[in-house]
Amino acid sequence: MDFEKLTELVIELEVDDIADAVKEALNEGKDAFDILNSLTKGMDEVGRRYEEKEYYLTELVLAGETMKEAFNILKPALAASDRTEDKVKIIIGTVKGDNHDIGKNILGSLLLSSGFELYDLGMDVDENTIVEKVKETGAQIIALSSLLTMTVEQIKVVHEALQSAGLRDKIKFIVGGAPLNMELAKRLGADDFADDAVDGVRHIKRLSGME
Ligand code: B12
Repeated sequence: MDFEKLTELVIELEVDDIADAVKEALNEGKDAFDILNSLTKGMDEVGRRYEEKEYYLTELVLAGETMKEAFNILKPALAASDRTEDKVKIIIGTVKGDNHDIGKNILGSLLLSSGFELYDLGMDVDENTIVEKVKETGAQIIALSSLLTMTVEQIKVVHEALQSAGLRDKIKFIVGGAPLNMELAKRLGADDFADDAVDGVRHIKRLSGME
């Protein structure tokens, strides 16, 4: 299994074949990080095609699923390597009261494929859960999703809870979702906003000093 083939499988959204391909590459003794790099290359191309409107949301979701399948196989091998030590830790979730998670999941799989250490708290996440997770993991970044106008105020609640816990200065906070924009995000106490997941990863890399 060569690296070009792995890249191609992601670009071609081969969700049913990717797990076997990754297994084969690992069995051949290929380094898990090199495999991850080749998958990420594929995801970069998917992101480029999405921005050029050659791919649409369906493809982005499928690519996310493909990466997830690959990641399930790769995870133990990646964890065994000491290179995981310097990974940037990021907590993601959808705010309290909101049960939309498709966008968050796409962001999550893009972040995984970009080499972040991901803590996904799921949907309907309250501020205390987030504060506790920051304390537990020492994460450097929080990325939250809010799809409902009704729930955007939760961003402010999280911001204030982080302040009360004395953690706000230690962490970067980015948000996304259709009812938000940069101005509103900042007014609610977040540091940054991005209107899609591909751009979100770019912003997050900048926030974490990776770019
Ligand atoms: C699918 C869907 C649902 C599903 C959710 C399933 C799931 N597991 O997620 C179900 C059926 C459960 C649902 C329920 C409801 N929904 Co709904 N739902 C949608 C729908 C059709 C699609 C949302 C979606 O997944 N889009 C695809 C993803 C990929 O896009 P996205 O989430 O916007 O994410 C992208 C960006 O925003 C960004 N992004 C997202 N999060 C983040 C985070 C960060 C940090 C960054 C950087 C970027 C980022 O990146 C993503 C990809 O590029 C939208 C309408 C629409 N067309 O958007 C309505 C919509 C969001 N729902 C709506 C409503 C009102 C509801 C309900 C209240 C309906 C009801 N009366 O019961 C309930 C609420 C339940 C709850 N408590 O949350 C409204 C919200 C209106 C508003 N502004 O408040 C919408 C806009 C429909 C409408 N036009 O009225 N819904």
